[in-house]
Amino acid sequence: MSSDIEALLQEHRKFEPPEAFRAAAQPNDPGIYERAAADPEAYWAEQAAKLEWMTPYERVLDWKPPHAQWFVGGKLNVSVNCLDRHIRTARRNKAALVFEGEPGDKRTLTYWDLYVAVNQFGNVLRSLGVKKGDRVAIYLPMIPEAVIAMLGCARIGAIHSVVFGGFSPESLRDRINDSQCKVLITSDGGYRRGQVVPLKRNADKALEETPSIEHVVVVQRRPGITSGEAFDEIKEGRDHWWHRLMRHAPIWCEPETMDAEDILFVLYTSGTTGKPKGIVHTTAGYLVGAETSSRIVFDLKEDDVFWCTADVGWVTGHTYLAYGPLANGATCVMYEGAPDWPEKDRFWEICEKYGVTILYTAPTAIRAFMKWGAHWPAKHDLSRLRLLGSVGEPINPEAWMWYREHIGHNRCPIVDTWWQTETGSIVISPLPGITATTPGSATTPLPGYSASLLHADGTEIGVGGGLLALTRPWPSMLRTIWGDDERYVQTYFAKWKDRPDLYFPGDGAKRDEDGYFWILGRVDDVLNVAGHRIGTMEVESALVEHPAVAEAAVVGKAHDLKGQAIAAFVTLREGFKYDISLRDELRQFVGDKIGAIARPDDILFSADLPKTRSGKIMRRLLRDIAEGRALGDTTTLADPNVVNSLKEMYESQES
Ligand code: 7RM
Repeated sequence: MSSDIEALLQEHRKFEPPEAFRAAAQPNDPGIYERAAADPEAYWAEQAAKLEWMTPYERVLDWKPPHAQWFVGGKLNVSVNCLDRHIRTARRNKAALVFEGEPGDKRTLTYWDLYVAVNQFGNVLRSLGVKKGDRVAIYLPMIPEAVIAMLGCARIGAIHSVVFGGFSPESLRDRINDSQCKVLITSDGGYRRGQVVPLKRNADKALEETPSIEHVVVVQRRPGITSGEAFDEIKEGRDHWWHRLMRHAPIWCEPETMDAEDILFVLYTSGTTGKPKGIVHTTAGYLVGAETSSRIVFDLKEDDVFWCTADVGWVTGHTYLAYGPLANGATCVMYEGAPDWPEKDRFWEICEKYGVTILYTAPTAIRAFMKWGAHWPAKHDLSRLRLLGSVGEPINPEAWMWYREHIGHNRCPIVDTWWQTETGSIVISPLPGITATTPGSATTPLPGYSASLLHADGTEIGVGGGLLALTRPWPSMLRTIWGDDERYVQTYFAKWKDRPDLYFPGDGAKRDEDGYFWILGRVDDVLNVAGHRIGTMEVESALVEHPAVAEAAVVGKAHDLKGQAIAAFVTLREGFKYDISLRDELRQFVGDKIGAIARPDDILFSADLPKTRSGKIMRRLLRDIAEGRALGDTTTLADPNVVNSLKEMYESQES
């Protein structure tokens, strides 16, 4: 970490908001930070007033660390806030979702269209017996039905659990079972790089071991394809075509009156054990966080065309493709497929074709664009872009500058936004009309938030590197982990012993003389591969399920494009021998178990793993080996020879 800090300390470039941008931006008065800090609850009450409430709340915050309740006693419905209040105005005919499928098919849904579809789907869910508080799993490609399904759940108070379409049948099964979902919504396929992702077929495998599922709704993404090609069967009584159910559904669906603290959704994310955590978000606080941050970080204006490229399977897709922009009445672009299909300018073609004004994407994508070359964006008119965003991992200053020059043409401010599944919405980020930005820094906490840098012993760091802590509760914070509140307490609020009010996000960071934060990445056993969170333990658990594997240790290694790549160290059981085909088999095995994003880049076979005398695998040394560095301190090893032979083997197996 220290070499990263030194490299970042060299970065002194500062970019003030362009004057025209500043003048029109909301907010553009720097006083907002002091006002919010002086009375955070008053600040959040002001934001909450932007929403439509069925019953006003009595108290802004009830904080009994580490449990918070926001807008206590208030009643509201998220779908009413995202739809009904817009269709009462001239926004009725405004585009809400502008969708383009990977094959090139297009659909535009106005706010009215989306309102009708969500009402109908709410009725469909009710007709399938779904009640307030029931869980509904959503396993869909990036198509409008994903957003309709989420909002349809919100309309009737069902809790959605969106599972990323790239996850395997087993990952889907485990997530369904953990929160006991009653209904699954999937499709006969999705398109990715010209191939069909067989979601229904994967779902059918998962469904062999998901006794809680009573009904499956299947979106027909591939009309004209007969059932045998798309999936094995439509199971009578259990499986239903989406379009058939929708055809007869009434278009008014009474919205459920939801308490501020009723659960809106669960979203699974990787942690430091083999079992992903079901992060729980509630109704009012989440929506206040999503609405406010979309409005102030992206400076959303009535005629903006906002494109968040994240999949709805990740929290970024929840908050900035669906809830945040829709609560603001904005137009959102939604694209199904890969950025390099059929050519490496697909994103820029979409920006040009739909007149995108705000683009929100990930550093891993930006680094890929950089590698493919500036001639791809140069082919397109990007002059309508006015603001760029980055999220998911640290953005290196070089990629930041390339983004600024070749996409933003040195005209668009860049907001580097730090946040997590757990925080629900953006926490540390510039405000584009106020903050002077520096390549590589997410700058400062937004108004109403408070962050600190601490040593492990809890002492505070002014300038330098340490552990990031959030020191005040915020409306869109997670409320618990599904079914495991103790894990919630231990994971997020037990880092600093006498301070159960401090939230520990698991990231290391640095603060410079200007008070700007530079997020350095995870300090726990969680990897960030191309912006996707993957627990080392999840990959290890998958590996040891293979009959050839005795023991496995997984570490991250620096990667030019993906930020981090996965390196696995494996010892084999008696009777198995290393060869290339076993290596490929193990990579595939992990891909099948978890999903392609978790497939290790390198697998190293060794006779032993380096362990401390108490039996702990020394990942630090494995990282040194994987990244080809000189080995760090080996004196605490039970057998110092293990690591040297490992290093030699690694170097020979790599070449
Ligand atoms: C939104 C999202 C969260 C983890 C987080 C960080 C890393 C996210 C940034 C970032 C540096 C950023 N949710 N991270 N944004 N690191 N700069 N702007 O990504 O739950 O999937 O991941 O991602 O390590 O803890 S997430």
